[in-house]
Amino acid sequence: MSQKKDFGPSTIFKDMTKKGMILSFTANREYSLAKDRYTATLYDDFFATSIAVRDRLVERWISTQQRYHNENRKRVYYFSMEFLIGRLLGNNLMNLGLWEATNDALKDVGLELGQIRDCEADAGLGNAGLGRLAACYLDSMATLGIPAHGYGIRYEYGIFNQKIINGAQVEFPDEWLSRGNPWEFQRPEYAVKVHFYGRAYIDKDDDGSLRAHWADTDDVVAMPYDMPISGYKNDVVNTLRLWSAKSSEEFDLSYFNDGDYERAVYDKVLTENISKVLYPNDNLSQGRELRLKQEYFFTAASLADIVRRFKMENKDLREIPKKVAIQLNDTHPAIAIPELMRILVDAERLDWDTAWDITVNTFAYTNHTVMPEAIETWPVPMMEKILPRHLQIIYEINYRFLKEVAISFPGDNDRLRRMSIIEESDIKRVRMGNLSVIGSHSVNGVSALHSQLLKSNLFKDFYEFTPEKFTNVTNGITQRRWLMKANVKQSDLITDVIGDGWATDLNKLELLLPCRDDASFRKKWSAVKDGNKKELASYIKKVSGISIDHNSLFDIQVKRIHEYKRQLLFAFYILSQYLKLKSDPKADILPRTFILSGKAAPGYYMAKLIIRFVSAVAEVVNKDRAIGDRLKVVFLENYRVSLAERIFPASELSEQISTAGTEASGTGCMKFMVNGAVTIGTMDGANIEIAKAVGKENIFTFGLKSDEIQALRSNGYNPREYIERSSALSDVFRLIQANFLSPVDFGLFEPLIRSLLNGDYFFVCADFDAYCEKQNEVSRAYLDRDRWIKRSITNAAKSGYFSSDRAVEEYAGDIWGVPVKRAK
Ligand code: F58
Repeated sequence: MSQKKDFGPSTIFKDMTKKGMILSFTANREYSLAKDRYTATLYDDFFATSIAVRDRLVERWISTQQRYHNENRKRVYYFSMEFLIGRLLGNNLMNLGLWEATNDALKDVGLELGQIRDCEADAGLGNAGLGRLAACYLDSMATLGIPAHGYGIRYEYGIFNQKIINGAQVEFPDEWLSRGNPWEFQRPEYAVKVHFYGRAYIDKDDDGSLRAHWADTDDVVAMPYDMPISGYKNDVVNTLRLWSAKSSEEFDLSYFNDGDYERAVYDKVLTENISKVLYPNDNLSQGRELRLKQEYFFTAASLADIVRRFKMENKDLREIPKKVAIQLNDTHPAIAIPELMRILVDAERLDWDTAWDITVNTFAYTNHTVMPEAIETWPVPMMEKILPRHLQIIYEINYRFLKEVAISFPGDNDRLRRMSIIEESDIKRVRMGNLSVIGSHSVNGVSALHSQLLKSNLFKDFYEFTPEKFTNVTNGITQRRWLMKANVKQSDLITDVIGDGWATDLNKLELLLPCRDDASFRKKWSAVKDGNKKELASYIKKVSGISIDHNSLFDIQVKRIHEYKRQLLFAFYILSQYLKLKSDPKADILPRTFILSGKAAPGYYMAKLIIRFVSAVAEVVNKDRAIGDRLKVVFLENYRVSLAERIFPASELSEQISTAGTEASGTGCMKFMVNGAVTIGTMDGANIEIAKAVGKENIFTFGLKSDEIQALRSNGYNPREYIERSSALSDVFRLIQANFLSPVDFGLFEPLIRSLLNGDYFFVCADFDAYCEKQNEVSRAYLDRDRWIKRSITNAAKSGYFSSDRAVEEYAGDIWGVPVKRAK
């Protein structure tokens, strides 16, 4: 074959001016979409704009990847079942510095960038914090120039769309790909075969040595789709590679030949189900067979891809840990540990100890929860059926590991039982948490408290055995999406005063601190917030019909609906305020608008009932003419990244009220903070670190601490005592029990009441009075406008630590061995 010639990089997409964008836009509309200005829909215009932007990413993408290859750089691989990305157009425009040129170009052709951006479907390939964290980290890794690749699943249906119908959540499928995705490239040349089922056996090789085999498997093709991940104004473009399942044969020919055409097609469809849909649970492991298949599907494909790339650039497999770091985003990809062992031992013929050394030094594991029901375990029979060879490998890992533990703790059989990868229940189970700790060189929690709890509770035995593995990396969020893009007004004000260095070094926001004493700055700061509140108010009016007073305090709780996050505590407080006004219509209360948003897992009965409860509270409060604008309750449906971007800029009070010891970190709290909201919260997760950063006069903390919760739980907690003691809480209970909120649906909320009376697992009753007292303090504090604005500025100014750039730098230096040198 003749040598391919290099004509140098193409220049047509280099033009970053308005003129260049107009040319690209019209060319794309014509040649990629075969449309003109008469026939193009708004969606076509969005597509044409996106391709014009994408063209400018592609050059940078190719040269970034070429550079990594030429320099044989150590790569970081972020393995995650979830990437909750949201929209990309605005983000890419911002990162490329193309915003203005595109805005102007579109104006010239009679279009409006805002409208165009609103056409984009959110890439909702995740549930909640864990998935959004992965997306923030991709952003930071690219911005820091780290040679990183995200690996995950290209779900055909992302997180469901939520509608609130008659006060209740109804789920609708998220067909995010139905109109095409301008940001992805299919890469059939890198497709990989992934095996399932079959049988594992050992026989002798030609040279007489023993060799394990996995045969008679059912195979699925993993088809990669690449998405470019741009860094902020640094010409770096990394890759997010998402796998889609394709049947390995077009049709099963045996059925086909037997004339059973339908069956042949049916089997093909079944195979392709693997990447069909994201499991919609947060903090719950359901243990479904299809989920295990998803986990293995994407980790096996990703490892094959990584080994292929490694071999292109290196010779000696023992060098893998020098060139490859794999971060496991929770245990979901932990089956990668035995899979890498299988590759190294069975396929590459390394001895066990060498392979194990490579494996442990390659993997690192992040834990995101201590909630027992979220810790993954798989029934041994299920694993044996789907991944027979992996089960053997897991047994071998376990056997060797427990032998070592036994040497350190002779005779301590209880400890061995607890540390075993295999749980000896009726039906034995594989504990993915234990496997992750054993197979990784680093284990981290996501906030200081959470990492401490891992060491003292969940992984106590492991901490005692290998303390050096345990570390903390407090979560972070990207200021580029959550401040620069979401809150343009506040960003511009900040940049006017301190310059734009904060975009890549959020600590620079501290330069705002002296501005607290500048009355004219405070006025501007306050005006920005007011403007944002008005915008949100008109959005709320548009989507829900509810009018709200934009002068009221915007008091907001947005996150997944879960008992431990205690939306119920918030709702009870709202009811108590309502009751106060009902008993004394002239009561001097601070006008507030309570805004809630969040999805409930479709199978989580209590969470769905909480949504109905909040809707019922909203119905009563909003319709009560005597209350007027003093209290309003809004439940915004379909919480997602793009909606979150509208909410945070308008926020004033951030509700972070989980039971202490349950929220591993929380990242919403950080998005509020950077947008100048003040937190009311428990001493849980990252709240503790926020409190430390801003000082106690700039945050409202309340409630039982984590150790107090533990003590109360073990000494016996009786919620009824707390209800009796609190007249406000008793009133709330009476109101609900009298069916005031469910006049046509008697007893609807009985299960909520019963769960609180009979145990109140998340200590709603125990914390209620302290919470109300703190809320009163907030109300008083809000009236002192100057002081409040200073608090708001302080929160934003002190949010530097909570940038995902800081978090990623910690991972890079302490865990991945790719330290980042940044000009400070
Ligand atoms: C969240 N976990 C934590 N899990 O709850 C939150 O405190 C933390 O800030 C965040 O991770 C990032 O570290 C979470 O979002 C899930 O959604 C899993 C999805 C798959 C099933 C198990 C839960």
